[in-house]
Amino acid sequence: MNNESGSSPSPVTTPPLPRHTGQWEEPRVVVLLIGIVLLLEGIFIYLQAGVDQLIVASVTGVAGLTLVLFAWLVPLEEEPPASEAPPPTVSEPTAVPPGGAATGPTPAASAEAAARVSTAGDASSGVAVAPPPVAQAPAAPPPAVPSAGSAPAAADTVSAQATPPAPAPSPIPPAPAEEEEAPRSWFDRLRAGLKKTRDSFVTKVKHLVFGKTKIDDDLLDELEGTLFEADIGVKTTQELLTYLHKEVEARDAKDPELVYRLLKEQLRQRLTRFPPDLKMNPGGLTVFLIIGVNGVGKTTTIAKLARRFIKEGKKVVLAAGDTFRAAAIDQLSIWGQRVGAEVIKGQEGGDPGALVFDAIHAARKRQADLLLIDTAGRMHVKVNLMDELKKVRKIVEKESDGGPHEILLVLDATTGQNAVQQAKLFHEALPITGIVMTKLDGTAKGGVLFAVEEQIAAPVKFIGVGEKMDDLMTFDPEKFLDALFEDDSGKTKESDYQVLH
Ligand SMILES: Nc1nc2c(ncn2[C@@H]2O[C@H](COP(=O)(O)OP(=O)(O)OP(=O)(O)O)[C@@H](O)[C@H]2O)c(=O)[nH]1
Ligand SMILES: [Mg+2]
Repeated sequence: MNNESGSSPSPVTTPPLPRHTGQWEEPRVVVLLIGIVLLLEGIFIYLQAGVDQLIVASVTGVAGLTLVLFAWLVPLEEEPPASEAPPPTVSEPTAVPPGGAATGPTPAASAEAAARVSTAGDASSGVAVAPPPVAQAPAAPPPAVPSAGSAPAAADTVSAQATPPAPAPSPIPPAPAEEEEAPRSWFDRLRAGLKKTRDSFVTKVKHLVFGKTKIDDDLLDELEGTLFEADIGVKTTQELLTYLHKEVEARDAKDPELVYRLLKEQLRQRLTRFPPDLKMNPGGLTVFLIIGVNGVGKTTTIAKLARRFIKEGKKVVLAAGDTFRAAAIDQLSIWGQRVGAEVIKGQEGGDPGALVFDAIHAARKRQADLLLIDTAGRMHVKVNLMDELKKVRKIVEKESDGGPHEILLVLDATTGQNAVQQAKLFHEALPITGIVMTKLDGTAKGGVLFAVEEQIAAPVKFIGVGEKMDDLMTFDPEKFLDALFEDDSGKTKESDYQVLH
């Protein structure tokens, strides 16, 4: 089909070899010739010297034969490897118009490019067919603002144009292509996110309670173990059990269903103790300070919050207070672009206090409604880092109108009891006004939410049930408990459970 034996650019007239379908490159021809010469040499030595020089003749002949076979058998490449492409100049679009044919004489300057095109085209017709769209230079550079799925493509383009090696991958969060997903109801997403916690906690409680015919010490002991395993926390578990024992005794109750109802009611009461409303500054700039240990989801939460408030029509400014890492500043900038919030940023290694000062003034100048301050992740046990946070808070207090209106501690639910310890130490350093409990979707330890509230007497204000932008939800205790206590297997109410005798 594509036999191009007649179009070899080599100056050496080598007979066409039927096995090959591509062109004979010069090095291959040279190897072939050397091989032939050596082979002939071997035969010549043998004819001249006979068996005396048999070894020399054989070695020479075999070497020649090897070279011939090598030149013959190594498959020809259809296209030059990418590494052979001239690096700095290929960033320009190829001379071949998209979809067009390079019919006229090719300018000398673009001879190499033309040669590359001709290997992909139909050489027999003499027409250089443009490669398929994928092989062409990008028709247009991707938009400057990274958007869903475009970030990697943009990075590729940069690395193709620049001579230095590709830059280290930026800490760009996963592109939120998910926003295009088929919408699921708020409650469905909450229920799906809480599945693991439900399975490890509520479903076990249901099986335990509705699997018994009467209330006895065994039932309450087992219930204690289940609550403890669900990361509800020692203190909360003990308080719940003390209450249950007392109530059962006082009512002289026998029906295990009562235990279930009392437990659920107690959990509801605990979660509704603190009003989850956000404190806002209606007349001026509202400032939220977002804090927490490394990797809990602070920056992502800020993006999610920003998006939510922007949707409500508010003007939001973000402060890149995590000056510890350049990547963190970039990450917030990208989020800012995506959600449509201006980002105030400084230098890597700069003073976060100074940045926050500037950000408050910049946000005011822009008449923003809300300033969300990102901070560097810090271990709650590092005193100097906690002191830095205190300093930042003081600056906000001094420079803003009654701020910080919220100090939101972000906790990762998957860390279980560790989150309780973090809450304790952060609360000792700063008066936490609300908790953002992230990653409830990836854990069976969602019960920790009860323990954390108990620990610092501050409400959970938001919960994260996924990485998607819409997966940050305002915490609604009633809905949370409904989603938690609902069973996935079609058993949606207590009476669906079979009592074991
Ligand atoms: N599954 C899940 N992942 C989440 C959630 N919230 C955040 N994440 C992910 O957690 C990872 C860390 O998020 P970041 O926002 O960078 O965390 P951070 O606290 O700012 O991290 P540092 O700045 O390094 O301290 C990212 O991959 C997020 O997508 C959530 O609710 N569920
Ligand atoms: Mg961060």
